[in-house]
Amino acid sequence: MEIENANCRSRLSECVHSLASGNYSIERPLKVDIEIPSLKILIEELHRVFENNYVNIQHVQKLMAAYKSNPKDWKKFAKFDRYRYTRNLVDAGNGLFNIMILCWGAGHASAIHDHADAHCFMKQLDGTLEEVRYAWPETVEPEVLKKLKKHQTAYSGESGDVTDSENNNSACDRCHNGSCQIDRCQHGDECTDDYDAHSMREIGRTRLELNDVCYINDALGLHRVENPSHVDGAVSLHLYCPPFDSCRVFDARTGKPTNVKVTFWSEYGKKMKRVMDANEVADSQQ
Ligand code: 2CO
Ligand code: FE2
Repeated sequence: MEIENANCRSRLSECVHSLASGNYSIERPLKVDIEIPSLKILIEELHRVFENNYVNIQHVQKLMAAYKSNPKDWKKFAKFDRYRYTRNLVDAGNGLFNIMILCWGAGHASAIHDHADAHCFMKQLDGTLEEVRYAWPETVEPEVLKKLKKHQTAYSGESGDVTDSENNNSACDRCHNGSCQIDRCQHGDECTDDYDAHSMREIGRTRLELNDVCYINDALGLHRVENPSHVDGAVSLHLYCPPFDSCRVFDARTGKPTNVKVTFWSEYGKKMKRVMDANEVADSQQ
């Protein structure tokens, strides 16, 4: 399955046919024979590309690689916080995708997270980041892998399995093997009752240096991103298709997922007013 060369025009789990067809080859290293002179032109080009119904993942990676980072282009979007990495919206992509700049202070890191069934492209604009990939915990299965399994079963000629797995009330549909051994599993969306206390399994590690581009989606795994420097900040450009406003973070020790909202620190260069959550309001009133 050559996931990195499929259509990224829609939600990942809606591309199962193109993911499963396997008629692709991945170009490594990517051959980039064009130059994109500014971030503005890169964004214009991305708008043009996403007008089509089919958008090749490697083509988007090439476009992002063809732009060489120039701080003059992105400085006004790069707003740092002392305590954690920030997400700064640059372009809303007509609702089809969005582009943002993430600013990572020294030592800042994300939690281990998924990408809400979206495609995630990432380009290093300044400094260095380390990306660590993880396998999904045994107890949680992403939408795309469920669909891929159904698709593969349907096309492998095994009779009955598709409907069997859909109607089998004794199996938790979040298990990889469809035969959940978890007691008290409620088959709910999060299936949070019991967790194997296995730590998350690392499956890869990449250092992203200036102008490097990487791609991840839920079928390729989960990741955690960190600025390993104790002194320097780092800045990265992200494109998500489709845009999402929540995702799941995973406890590194148990694999337990939690839904979290993702927000913007600034939009189009203007800092957002910070909205306190209920706990903070309660704390501030004590
Ligand atoms: N996905 C994280 C976010 O949007 C950043 S890690 O790189 O994908 O906050
Ligand atoms: Fe991410």
